[in-house]
Amino acid sequence: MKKAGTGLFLSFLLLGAGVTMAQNPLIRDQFTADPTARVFEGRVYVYPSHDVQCGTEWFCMKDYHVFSSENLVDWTDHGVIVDQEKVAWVDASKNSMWAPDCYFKDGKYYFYFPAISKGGEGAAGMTVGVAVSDRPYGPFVPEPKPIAGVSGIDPNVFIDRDGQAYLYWAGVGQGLLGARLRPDMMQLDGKPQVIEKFPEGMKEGPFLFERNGIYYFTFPHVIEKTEALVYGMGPGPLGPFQYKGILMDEHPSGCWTNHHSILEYRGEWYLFYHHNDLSPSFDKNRSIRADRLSFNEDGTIRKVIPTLRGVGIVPADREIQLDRYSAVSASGASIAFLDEKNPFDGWKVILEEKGAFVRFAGVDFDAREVKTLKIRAKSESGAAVALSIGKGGPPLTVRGTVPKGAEWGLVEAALPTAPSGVRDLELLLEDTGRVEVDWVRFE
Ligand code: FUB
Repeated sequence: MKKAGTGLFLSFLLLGAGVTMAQNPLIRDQFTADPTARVFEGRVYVYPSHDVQCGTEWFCMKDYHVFSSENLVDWTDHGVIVDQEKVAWVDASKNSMWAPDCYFKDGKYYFYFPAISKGGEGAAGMTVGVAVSDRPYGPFVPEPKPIAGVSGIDPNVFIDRDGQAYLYWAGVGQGLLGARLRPDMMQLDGKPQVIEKFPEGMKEGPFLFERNGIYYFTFPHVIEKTEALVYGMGPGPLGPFQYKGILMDEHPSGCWTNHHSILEYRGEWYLFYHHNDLSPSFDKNRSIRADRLSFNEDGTIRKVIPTLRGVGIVPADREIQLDRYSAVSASGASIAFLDEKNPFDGWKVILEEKGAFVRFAGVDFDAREVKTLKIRAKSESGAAVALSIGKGGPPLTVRGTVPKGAEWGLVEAALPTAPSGVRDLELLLEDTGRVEVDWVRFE
C-alpha cells in the first residue's frame, strides 16, 4: 500500500499529513483495538486502545490516539490524547491502558479509560479514570484520581433521553456492572449493580445503546474458544435484559479478543470491532474494523459477517485496494502481504488461474471525470487482465497487459467513456498466468 510510486505523490496532495484512506482494517500504520465510535460535531470519532510491541507475550498499551472521519474512508489521526506517563494515578510500568470510551455532555468531552493504578497489581489493580476536554480530539486533562468504587476494565458510558448518565464496566470477578453517574460524570451515584445473569462464560467490553425505545446491552462473550459478540434487549438502561444471542461470531482466525461499539451515522448503523489483520501470528496486536449492522422488524440484530471491504464509498481517483475485496472467485484468487516483514505496507491480490477474479463494490466516479485506468501490478509470466465497471451505470470493460517481469510497474489503459455514479469493479485474469496487483486507480 505504501509503495505507491507516482501514486504516493498524488496521495499527499489529496490527503495531507496525518490522514490515511482505508477499508478494513481502518488504520494501517499502527495497531489499534477496542474501538468506541461516537458522532461528535458531525464526524465519526473512534477512540481505540493502542497495542504496541514490547517484547512481551501480553498486551502492551501505553497511550491513546483518536481518529476521525467524515466519509468513513479517510481517517485523520489526531495523535496521542492521553499518555500513561501523564496520568498521576496510573502505574506507567504496567502498560495497561485498555479499552476506552468517550462521551459528550454540556460542552465537555469525557474520556474514560482503564489502567492499573499505582499500588495495584494485575487485574485486581484495574480501575477506571476520566480525562476531560473541550474538543473531541483533545487535549484531554486527566483527573488526578480514578473513579471511586470502580474495580474493573472496559468502561462504557450512556446518557439516557432524560439526561441520566450511566457507567458500565467489566468488574474484576464480579461480572458486568452498571451504575448511575452523578451529573459531574466523574462519580458513581449509588452502588454498582450486576447486569443480568447472561449465559456462563468469560464476558467483558459492555456497550449499551438505545434504538426505538429498546435498550441493547452488548458484550464480547467466550462461548466456544474465543470471544463472540452477543447481546440482550431490555426496557431500560439497567435492564432487565433478555439474552438474544450472537451478533458476530468468534473470529475463525483464532484472534482471542473481540471488542466493539455500535453507532448510527447518517441513517445507517455500523459495528466497529477488531481483528488481528496486521498481526496474524500474535493476537495482542490488533486492528480496528467497521461493517454495516442492521435490525429485524422485531428489533433483534442481524448477525454481522466480517468483511475486508468494510464501509465507505471510495473515490475513483484514489488507490483502490482490491485486496480489501467484496468477493473473489472460488479458486485462483488470494491475498498476501506486500512485504511479510512489514505488514504496515499492506496487501496485494494474486490471480493465478484463467477466469480468477476479485470484486470491489462502491467506487464513486462522480467527484471527477476520469479518462485513464492505472494498475500497479507485476507478473513473472506476463498477464492479460480486464477490469469491468459494472452495477449502477452502463457496463464498461477496460483491458490491459501486465508485461513479464519481476518488478512492480504501472499499467495504463484509456477508458472509452468516463464512467459516472457509484459502481462496482471486477478485475479478471483473462488468460493463464499469474499476476499480483497492489491497487488500481482512475485518473
Ligand atoms: O485491549 C485489552 C482488552 O482486550 C480489552 O480491555 C478487552 O475488552 C479485550 O479486547
